[in-house]
This record gives sequence, structure tokens and C-alpha cells, in this order.
Amino acid sequence: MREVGWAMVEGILAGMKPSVKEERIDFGKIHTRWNVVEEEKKLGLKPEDLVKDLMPTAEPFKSIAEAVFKGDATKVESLVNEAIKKIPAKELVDKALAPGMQAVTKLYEDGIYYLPQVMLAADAMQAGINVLEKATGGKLEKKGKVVMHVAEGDIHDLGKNLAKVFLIADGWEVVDLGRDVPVDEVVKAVEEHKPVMVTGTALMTTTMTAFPKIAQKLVEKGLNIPFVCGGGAVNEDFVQQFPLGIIGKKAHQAPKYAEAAAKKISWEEIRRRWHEIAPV
Ligand code: B12
Repeated sequence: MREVGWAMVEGILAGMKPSVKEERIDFGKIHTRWNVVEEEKKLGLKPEDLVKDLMPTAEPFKSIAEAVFKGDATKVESLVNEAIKKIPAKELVDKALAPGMQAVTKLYEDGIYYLPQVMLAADAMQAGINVLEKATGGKLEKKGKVVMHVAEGDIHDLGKNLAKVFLIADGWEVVDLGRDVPVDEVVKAVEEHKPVMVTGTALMTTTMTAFPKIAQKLVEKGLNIPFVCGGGAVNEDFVQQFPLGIIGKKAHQAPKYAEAAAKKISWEEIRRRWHEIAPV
């Protein structure tokens, strides 16, 4: 019976024209959420129509921003390679790469885009940044440094990676220590890199206990910078139990916290006013 079933399936597949097979697996649509498609049908609006105001209209900025928005790293790379011959690197970041990514960030904040679209756009933006880094000999201007890590014993790094994307898109230099990072390594990196803020992500109740230890050691060394803690295991009550701790509920808050830290707003004030400083 099973053999007859397989023979039938194979027969059907063998009889398919190549065009029919191609239609069944359309990789171009893999990252398009079904409800985005459904909303497009109902409202007649595409996601890009919702962020028109954020996108540049002049070339070559327009095409580069659109390629970032669509997560097309190859296209971004070739367009930026061409544009850098005539336009300064900073202008390309401010008028093309950043707006493309900001448009994706807006759709993510509004719950229209999800993780895959953000990650694809981030890769595309990074491809453009790599071209510019090379062209400027690594002297691309940054707003300041942020040290990021995932707690010791924890390998859940999606939230940290997402927050990193938003920081890079906003012009921050990220020192990414990765995941399962020992307490002392985080403290050492803060001493060495002198960032405006440090972040931690913990998804497990067993690993979030690293954060008070890090905070204590930073305070002992006089490194009183905001320590933004995110991850499913962490809540506001927890971060208020140790010095420096500030709640990171959503990844897109990260650049707003960094801006506040760079303005030398104290961690106590950021903790108190986080709803205003970095609304979710
Ligand atoms: C994906 C996943 C995995 C993946 C991780 C892949 C990866 N590279 O991250 C894999 C399969 C590897 C995995 C492994 C394990 N997992 Co797991 N996993 C999950 C799962 C399903 C989703 C977590 C996730 O990525 N969420 C999405 C991200 C984006 O969310 P997030 O990190 O919280 O980030 C958001 C915010 O917190 C915030 N944020 C985070 N960081 C930062 C930083 C800043 C600066 C800011 C501003 C904001 C911010 O922004 C994000 C939103 O915008 C959860 C269940 C769940 N539904 O949550 C379990 C879960 C976290 N896992 C769990 C467990 C137990 C494990 C394992 C121990 C299983 C095992 N027995 O082997 C191992 C862990 C091994 C280890 N040592 O870490 C438990 C933890 C229980 C607990 N409370 O302690 C959970 C809750 C499942 C469960 N219900 O039991 N897991």
C-alpha cells in the first residue's frame, strides 16, 4: 500500500512541468508573513507605503534605502560601491542606510514586521557599512560605544542580536561579547572599552543572577554607567534590586537608552524615567 502511494507521488512529480514546481517553492516569499499579505489585499497598502515619509526620494539614496528595506545585501553592496565614488560615507549612512533600516524598525515596532525582516535588513545595511568602513579605512564616525552580552550559562541570543541591529542602525559602535559570557569578562570589557552603557540579556531564571554580580563589580570599580538588562527572564522589579539596572523590555529601546547615556543622564534618572526616555 505504502509503495503504491509513493509510486503515485513520484508519478505526479515526474509529470509536473518545471514552472509548476518553481511556483510551489517561492523562496522570495518565505519571509513574508501571511497576515502582511492579507492586509495588503484588504487595504491595498504595502508595508513600504506605511513608511513612505521615512524614505529618501533623491537618488542614489532612494535605491539604497529601498534595497536595505527589502533586505537585498548584494544590491546594497553594489549601489554603495558606486555611490561612494561621489558621495561622502557619512552622507550615505545618514541619507540612505539609516533611513532604510529605520523604516524596517518602525514596522517592527508597529508589529507589522517580525524578526526575519529585521535580520535581513540588518544584514543588507551591514553590507553597505562594510563597504564604507573599507572606503574610509575604518574611520566611519560613530556616536559612541555600547558593550553587549548574554549572561553566563545562557545561549539565548536572539534578543541581544536584535538590540544590536537597532544600535548599529542608529550609528553606535557595538562591542559584542557574544553569549554565555562570564561575569568578570563583562566587567573587564567595560573597563577596557569605556562604553556609554552596557547591556545584558538573560532568558533563564538560573542565568539572570549574573546581572547583580556584574552591577556590584562595576560599582566597586566606579564604573557607574547604565546597565540595560533584557531577556524573557528579566522584569522591572528584578532590575531595580541592584544598582545601575535598567529594564530592557523591547530591543528597539536600545538606541534611545544609549542616547540618554551619552547625554550623561544618570542611571538613576534613566531608571526612574524609562517610560519617557525609551517608550515601548
Ligand atoms: C528560541 C529558544 C531557544 C533556542 C535559542 C536560540 C538562540 N540562538 O537564541 C535554543 C533551542 C538553542 C534553546 C535552548 C535552550 N532553552 Co530555550 N527557548 C527558546 C524560546 C522558544 C524563545 C526565546 C527567544 O529567542 N525569544 C525571542 C527573543 C527576541 O526574545 P528575548 O530574547 O526575550 O528579547 C526580547 C526582550 O527580552 C528584549 N531584549 C532582550 N535583550 C535585550 C537587550 C536590550 C539592550 C534591550 C533594550 C532589550 C532586550 O527585546 C526582545 C524583544 O524586542 C523560549 C520560550 C519563549 N517563548 O520565550 C525558550 C526558553 C527561554 N528556553 C528555555 C530552556 C530551559 C532552554 C534550555 C535549557 C533547554 C534544554 N534543556 O536544553 C536550552 C538552554 C541552554 C542554555 N544554556 O542556554 C526556557 C527557560 C526557562 C527559564 N525561565 O529558566 C524557555 C523559557 C522555554 C520554557 N518555557 O521552558 N532555546
